[in-house]
Amino acid sequence: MQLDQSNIEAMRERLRANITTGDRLLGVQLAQEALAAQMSPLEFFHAVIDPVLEEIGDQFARLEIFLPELMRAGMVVKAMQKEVLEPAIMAGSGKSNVTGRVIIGACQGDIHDIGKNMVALMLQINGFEVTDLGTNVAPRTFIETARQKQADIIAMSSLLTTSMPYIRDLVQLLEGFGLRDQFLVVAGGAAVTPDWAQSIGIDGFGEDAVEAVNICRNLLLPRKEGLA
Ligand code: B12
Repeated sequence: MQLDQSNIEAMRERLRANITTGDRLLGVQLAQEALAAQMSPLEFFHAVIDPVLEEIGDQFARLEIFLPELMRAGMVVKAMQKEVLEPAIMAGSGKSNVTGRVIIGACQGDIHDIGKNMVALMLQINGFEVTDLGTNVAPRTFIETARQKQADIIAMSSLLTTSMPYIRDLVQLLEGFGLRDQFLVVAGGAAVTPDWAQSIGIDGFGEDAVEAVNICRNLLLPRKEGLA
């Protein structure tokens, strides 16, 4: 199969249909076919899954669809992620030396984890030791775990405007405990913008999982070279 724009649109159309019916098996089959046609798991994720979820989110915001549809979208995509994309990404990765320790989680009150899981996996296969605290993680839990694990980076994911303020809370808590210099803080997720990230004084923002790896690597470089 040649992967041109019309093939990609056809895949998106199939994904929309699978989400409408909530058919996980057909979603899994679609992902398997895409990989069999030489599309990389990340390419499939960015070209097919991401835009369809974005559309679904917009339809939800316009009240054209409701929570059950949103839940079906999450269910179908998570099955594709767990059963096809994550194993394929893991299988394609070599062994690399540990480049840093990251504590990751979705902010308090937030149960969105599709993007966070992709970021965690990409960090892991790029040599980071990742502790994934899951979803709905309180700022204090991030900090306690970061101290226990002697982490370099705290990575927070937020998709809700109501969960974003916990990123600022974490920064303030770190400052209050005198720990701000000990941990780098990065964030991402649909709710976070680069400007907002900068305004609350965190160390990095990433648009997607590839950027997440790059910012974490770049932030750790001065530490590795003994400059920070
Ligand atoms: C699927 C979905 C759900 C599923 C989630 C399933 C799951 N297991 O994750 C379910 C049904 C549970 C859900 C529930 C809700 N949702 Co919802 N959901 C979505 C939807 C459609 C897709 C999210 C997604 O997975 N996107 C794909 C991933 C890959 O993108 P991503 O998470 O942004 O991650 C990428 C980058 O942002 C970045 N990244 C992510 N995290 C991090 C972290 C770091 C450190 C870095 C560097 C980068 C990074 O890399 C990722 C990979 O590329 C979005 C729409 C949207 N535009 O995002 C709405 C959306 C996020 N949901 C929304 C809402 C309102 C809700 C509910 C409140 C609905 C309700 N009335 O109950 C609840 C809240 C539940 C809760 N307490 O969290 C709103 C949020 C609005 C807002 N601004 O606050 C959105 C934007 C829809 C909309 N337009 O209205 N949702």
